Amino acid sequence: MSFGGITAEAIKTAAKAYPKPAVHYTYGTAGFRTKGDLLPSVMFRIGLLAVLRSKVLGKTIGVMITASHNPEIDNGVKLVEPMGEMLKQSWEGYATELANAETEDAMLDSLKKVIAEENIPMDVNSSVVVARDTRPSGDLLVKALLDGLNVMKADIKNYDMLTTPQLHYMVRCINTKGTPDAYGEPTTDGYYNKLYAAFKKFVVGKPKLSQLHVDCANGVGAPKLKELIKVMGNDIDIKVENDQITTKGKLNYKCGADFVKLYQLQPEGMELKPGYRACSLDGDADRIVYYYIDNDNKFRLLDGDKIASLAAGYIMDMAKIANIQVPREDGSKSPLKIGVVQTAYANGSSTDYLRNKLNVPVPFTQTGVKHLHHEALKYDVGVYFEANGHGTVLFSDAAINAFKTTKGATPEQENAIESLKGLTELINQAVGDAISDMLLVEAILTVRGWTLEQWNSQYTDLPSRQEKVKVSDRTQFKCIKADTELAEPKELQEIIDNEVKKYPNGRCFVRPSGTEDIVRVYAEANTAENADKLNYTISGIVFDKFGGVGERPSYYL
Ligand code: 16G
Ligand code: MG
Repeated sequence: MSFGGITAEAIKTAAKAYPKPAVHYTYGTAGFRTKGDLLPSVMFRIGLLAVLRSKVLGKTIGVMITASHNPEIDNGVKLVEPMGEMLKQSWEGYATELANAETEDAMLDSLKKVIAEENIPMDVNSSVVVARDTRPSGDLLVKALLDGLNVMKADIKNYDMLTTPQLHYMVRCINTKGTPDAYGEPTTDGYYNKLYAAFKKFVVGKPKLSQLHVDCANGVGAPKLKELIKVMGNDIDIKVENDQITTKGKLNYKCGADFVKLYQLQPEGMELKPGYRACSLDGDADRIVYYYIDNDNKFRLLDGDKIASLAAGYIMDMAKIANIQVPREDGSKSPLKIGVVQTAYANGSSTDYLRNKLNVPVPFTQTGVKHLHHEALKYDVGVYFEANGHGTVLFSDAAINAFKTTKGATPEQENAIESLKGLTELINQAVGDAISDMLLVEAILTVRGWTLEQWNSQYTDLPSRQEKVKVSDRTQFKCIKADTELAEPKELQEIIDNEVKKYPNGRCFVRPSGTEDIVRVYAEANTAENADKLNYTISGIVFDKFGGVGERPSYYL
């Protein structure tokens, strides 16, 4: 069999440089992710698969090499679909099978299977764009990927270093170029100019916010943010912190959005004083959390839930004034449908605030961007954020059209419509984007004239505690009801139900991680002490009764 004019021999020969190690790979929520030195064979093969995906869709596909907030020695890879979405779920299985083929012949068989099942026209061209984060292993992994793409004769554009959301943006721009949905110029300048133009409309004529300290986790966000600042000039005051991308061992180490959210601590490597405004990106700049030190020297975190609430509150206000009627498929018209999608990790107070103060529907989904994204698409304006700071706001085509065609009867109404239109430009429609989300927060705070304290005072987080427990087999834990309960082990769920009852506002759930070999235990309650107690009780039981490995979780405060 020939693969669109390429012989099986040619592919096998190229693959010989990347033998598969004795490892089992899984394409999970974040693509493939493991130690960087275990990934060359995966990269080569993902190159082959990207070509097939591009051929079957007749579109450009993206490949991003990153392990996000994980340690520097890790790396990973994920495929990006034409509009910037995550890979179609049925293809995750193909990716896993291809990565695990033990021999070159098995690899070819696996390719043939995809070609047959998906009816892939092998004689059409393929086009793939590639980027990576700052990880030291990235260089070699890009080479393996390019070898896979080259043997299949793909058209390749290698952007070298980009943030993950920038790569998603490029893919969407390339695929929509020259269509009515044209998203922008597929260059970093195109990306910066688009965001800047949208941001400027919100802040023009308003008092400028004080300096924002941005912890870049010593990752790719640092150089990219510096490029943005050059474009924005005096219109924003940002101090780039933790920008040591070439110092070994620094990436995500005691800094970045994941560290700050998980430990509820300020990052190392930057000064934080009362009055400072600060935020942290993660290692590939698709998550962001804000924070400050209050006058009592207490660390205050504004996480993804707070960002969702800030965005939803502003959008609800604008929607009310704009009074837009959106045409529906059946010929009727109705007001904008706005929803906020959350996961089990959302703080209970945020859900309560959204549902009962803002009166907005709040559906829950499983953890993982693709689930939230999918649910958000059901609304005209679908806000979705994970508590960890990954999120965005999606606008339906019908809503965008209505913004474009509705004329305001009063200056106030006109202004509200313009603001909604502006949000569609400012917010990355492809995927959650720390840099775009940061500009969104800065724009809303500027328009509202709010400090971080004022933003934080919209509702008070319930105290929470999250822990990791290492167990011998995390597949024994099976979640249901959007990760909020366990179907198995039943007896563990019964224990959790009983424990939770002992604490006012108690809530607790156990969920196997999709990205690490651990189980996560989340607990919240009326006081920090109770949240800790609830967590350590359950974490201890998971460890003792369900195959704990290594150190038993215990209070470390
Ligand atoms: C990945 C997901 C993120 C999720 C996290 C959960 C994407 C792009 N990212 O980072 O949405 O919150 O995994 O990690 O889907 P966990 O399974 O280890 O808890
Ligand atoms: Mg990330």
